[in-house]
Amino acid sequence: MGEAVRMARAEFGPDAFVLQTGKARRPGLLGLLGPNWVAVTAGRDDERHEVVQVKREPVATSDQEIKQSQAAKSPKTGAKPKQKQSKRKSPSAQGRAQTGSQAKKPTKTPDQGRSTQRSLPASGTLPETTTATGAPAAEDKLVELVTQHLLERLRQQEVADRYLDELRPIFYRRLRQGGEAPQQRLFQVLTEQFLPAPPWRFGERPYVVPLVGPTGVGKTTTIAKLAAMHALTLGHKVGLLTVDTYRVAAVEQLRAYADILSLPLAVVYSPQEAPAALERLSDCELVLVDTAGRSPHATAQMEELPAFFAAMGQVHAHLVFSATTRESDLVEVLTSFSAHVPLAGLIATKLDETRTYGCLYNAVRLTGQPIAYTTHGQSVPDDIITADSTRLAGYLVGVEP
Ligand SMILES: Nc1nc2c(ncn2[C@@H]2O[C@H](COP(=O)(O)OP(=O)(O)OP(=O)(O)O)[C@@H](O)[C@H]2O)c(=O)[nH]1
Ligand SMILES: [Mg+2]
Repeated sequence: MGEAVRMARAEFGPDAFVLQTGKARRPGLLGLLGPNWVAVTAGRDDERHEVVQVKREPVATSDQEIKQSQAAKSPKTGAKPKQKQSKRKSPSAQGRAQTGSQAKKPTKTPDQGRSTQRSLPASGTLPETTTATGAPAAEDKLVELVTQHLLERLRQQEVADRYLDELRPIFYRRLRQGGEAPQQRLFQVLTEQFLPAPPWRFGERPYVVPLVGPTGVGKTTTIAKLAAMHALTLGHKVGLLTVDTYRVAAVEQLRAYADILSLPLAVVYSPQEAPAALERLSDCELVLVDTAGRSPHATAQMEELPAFFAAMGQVHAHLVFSATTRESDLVEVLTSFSAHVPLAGLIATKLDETRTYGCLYNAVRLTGQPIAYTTHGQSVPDDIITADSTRLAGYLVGVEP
């Protein structure tokens, strides 16, 4: 509040006086973009002005404030102020002020019809305007502030800097277009960038989905979840196949799930055995293939995968990664796996173990692949969700459906 008052004084000179202060919370889809607004009505004798200010605080606290101060002409005596339009207010700015449906309604005064209270318009454009002094007008500052606010939130979510730099002009552009509320326009940008994963289509031959990824990310557990979802909930004929034969325990882990779900299981030790194993599962609509965890640095291990998959005919490999993976490690994992295996999608696991979701965005941008599923716990079959763009964007901005 103090900062907003100081701005009003800087704008109108030391003689400026504060007529009214108040706090308002704008409704909005995004908590982060529905900040507390501080409205300061201030003025001096001769003219009305307005100034908009934001005080940025860590976005994780919901107390991010976009402060708006309004300077309105007001008599020191308490008499009715003159109904005089600021010479610095452009006609378009006036129109926006009047149509800003979510703006805090000013106290009823003779000036009400031409209130200079400004807020982000719920719809319409945000044209560039300047003040008489050539400084950017309030709307330009607001575009800057809203953009900065969301970028800061994304930075805290560990969206990689290289993508933030790309997002900035996209956000600016979108904010200047017409349409829904500004915060929704930015949310829409993120939603659009999370490509929807194409549905798995089952035909005459089994739809073969190998899961690949680093050690311990949850490939086998996710296969069990997917198998249960498809077999029990969706009624598909599901078969399991494993090429993870390095450890006896790995085969037994998958066999246990196959037994519980009453699904056929084929164990394949070499690429040469793959066609016959798939033949045994030929009456299945979906065959989920478990693979051994691989380090992205173990080139020899990585090179085995294409040989197995080539022997299986058309496959739709999904790369499984943990949402808890450090950014630099994730880049290596994604780069290495996508260099060795043609990917059809991504599966992000262990979202229950983090509150930082930038890796989801980074992974999609780096691989160009959609996220098909996310997993949220160890429980089979419950802790898996079919990913959708809105939900994924929601994780980033702090709106969990
Ligand atoms: N918290 C949490 N744990 C998970 C999730 N998915 C799997 N896990 C756990 O992660 C551990 C490893 O899971 P696995 O399915 O064996 O992982 P994997 O990728 O098959 O491992 P390797 O075969 O050794 O490469 C187990 O303890 C799982 O219960 C998840 O979404 N959230
Ligand atoms: Mg496994």
